[in-house]
Amino acid sequence: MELRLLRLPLVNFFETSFGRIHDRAFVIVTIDGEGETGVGECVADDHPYYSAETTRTSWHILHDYIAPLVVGRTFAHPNTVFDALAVIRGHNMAKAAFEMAAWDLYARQQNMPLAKVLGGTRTRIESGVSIGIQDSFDQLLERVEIERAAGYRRIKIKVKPGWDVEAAALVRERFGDIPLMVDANAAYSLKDADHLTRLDAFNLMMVEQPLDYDDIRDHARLQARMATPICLDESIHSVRVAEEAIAARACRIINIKPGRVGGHHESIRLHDLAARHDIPVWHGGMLESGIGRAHNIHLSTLPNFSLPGDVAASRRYYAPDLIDPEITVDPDGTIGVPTGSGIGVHIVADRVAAATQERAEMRA
Ligand code: OSB
Ligand code: MG
Repeated sequence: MELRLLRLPLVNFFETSFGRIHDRAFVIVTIDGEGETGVGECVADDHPYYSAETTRTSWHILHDYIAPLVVGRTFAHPNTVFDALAVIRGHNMAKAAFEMAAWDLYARQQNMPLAKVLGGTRTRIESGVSIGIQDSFDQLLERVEIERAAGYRRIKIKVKPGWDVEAAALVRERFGDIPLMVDANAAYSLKDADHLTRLDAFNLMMVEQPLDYDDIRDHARLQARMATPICLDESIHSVRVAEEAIAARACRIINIKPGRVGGHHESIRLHDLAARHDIPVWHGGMLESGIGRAHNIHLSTLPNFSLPGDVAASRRYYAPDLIDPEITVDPDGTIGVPTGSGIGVHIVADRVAAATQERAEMRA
């Protein structure tokens, strides 16, 4: 197993309710299995604001706890990896980075595209964009214009107190009845329920994670008062919590990010659970490089990913991306699923080397 800590500048700054970033650090995990390699990307950020995990904690857990459990070991199938790591409590992003590398390795050994091994059924996925908080509403409208022109099938805007109802109103006014949603990244509490119900006036597809990152109960109370469907992101850190959220009617839609739940296998279980309850899911994004992005595209081919996700073209994030060719979106707002074996993208070693800040190698 090889770990690399990379840092890449973002093409555009990205601002959510918890802050603005200009670059992205992340850990890339590469595993070697009898001549084939598999690669995964850890979605943990520099900071513990989206999730408790950070690039440093993921490095620590991968290096000191996951590697000793898995290096030199034989797994019959990647769907056994998450359970094999159960002794490690939490740290889903670190676990997912390894687990997803294991799926890539397995798919390459089978000489099949990852999508096929995961049980996917599509050859193209529907793409949407997540537009961060900007310096002005004019700038926001300009960004929406650019992404609409690029063909994206759904626009999501980040909101926070002071940048919410007015932002939604202005986008609706300018662009009419486009597929539109908002994401609060847990910026509100139930005390804001009256304010949040004002969003009902804009016929939004959903409001994502309005309340605290692990608060199911208050989301259920808010959903009972709001017409707009609530979509949970941060709160859904396991399949079990998703069961609780669905039973409590805390959400009508779920965003799936494999890093948040511990990898592809847990994502498939979450996807299947949601399907059984008629809860549509869509694939979230964590500003991944082309490596994590390719994984996300393959996972998005499962049938209940029935809404456009946050998996968009490379050029919105990194120029150049770590992969060549980069991920592109067609004018109809769809992305073609790579057809080679595994994640099916070519990783440019020079670019990875140039972005590497730390490297470690663990052998059996
Ligand atoms: O809440 O979905 C989120 C990015 C970083 C952390 C959390 C989130 C996001 C995004 C960006 O919304 C999605 C993307 O374009 O990758
Ligand atoms: Mg979100």
